[in-house]
Amino acid sequence: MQQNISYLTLSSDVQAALKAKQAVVALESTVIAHGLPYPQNLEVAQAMESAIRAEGAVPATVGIHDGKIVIGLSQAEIERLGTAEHVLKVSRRDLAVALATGKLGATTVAGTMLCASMAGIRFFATGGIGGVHRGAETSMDISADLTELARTPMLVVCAGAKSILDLDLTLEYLETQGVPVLGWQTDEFPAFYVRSSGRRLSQRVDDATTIAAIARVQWECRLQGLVVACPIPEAYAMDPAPLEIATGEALRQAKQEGIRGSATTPFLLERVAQATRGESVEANKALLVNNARWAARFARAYYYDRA
Ligand code: PSU
Ligand code: MN
Repeated sequence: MQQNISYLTLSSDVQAALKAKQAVVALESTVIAHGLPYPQNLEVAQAMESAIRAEGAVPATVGIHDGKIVIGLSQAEIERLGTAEHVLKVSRRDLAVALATGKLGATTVAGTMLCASMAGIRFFATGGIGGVHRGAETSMDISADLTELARTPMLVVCAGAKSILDLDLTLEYLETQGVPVLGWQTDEFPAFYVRSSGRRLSQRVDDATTIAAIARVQWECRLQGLVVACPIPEAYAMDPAPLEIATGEALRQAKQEGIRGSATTPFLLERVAQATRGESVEANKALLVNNARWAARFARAYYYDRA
């Protein structure tokens, strides 16, 4: 079925870039509304857009406003999402509700992939994709990001999956769903705030041309999403031992306070930020900007370097 694009509003920048087949990189807004505290959320949203522009690509931050999917939010709209009290966290499940009720919504990785692909965007930078939560064998909490990757043609640049998750199960699930996970200049799946996880990936890629070539084949064969996993820059990487302690404590608190469903990820990120006295927030900012820069370079290789 053809998607109804009357729900889409594109900024003039993004519209012009897509028309001219220029490199466009989508950015999510859940990280702005629910993933990071104010004002760091707005600083990093701005820094990601600047990093993409500096690489000669066009950023398109995605959000939901007044019954429309906005592709290429303005600074004022990003500020509103980063400061408003009640912002819906919009994954695939929530999209129709958010549009029909006209509520303010921030899109997750799954929501952003879905919305940005409606506009024809193929590249996307985020921090860490959602994944299989620890204890999923009883909670069944598996992020819709993973199934979205299996159904939507988008290259997602991330620093692995958040360390609050079960990384082994996340990789297993991605394999089951047929999603390639490419290690960017690494043999291992990165662990978000930490560069290495000890989990070997089946594929490592060292140059942007090969990333672009794999993406092209993936889409020409209608094989949908793929993940490029970029480790956090060395200077910002955290020490794994104290981080694991903070994560364990956050998980214990979540259980005690009965946190469930879509509230889980924001709760855990906030508690880890408290326990590490903001160190995790700095790490999160650094990896987001790094991923934005690489996503722009991969998009450039895909759109402009075709032999
Ligand atoms: N990574 C971050 N911060 C975030 C998220 C990911 O560094 O806030 C968000 C993304 O939007 C991701 C979502 O899609 O968390 C996953 O939520 P859940 O586990 O409820 O699917
Ligand atoms: Mn979940």
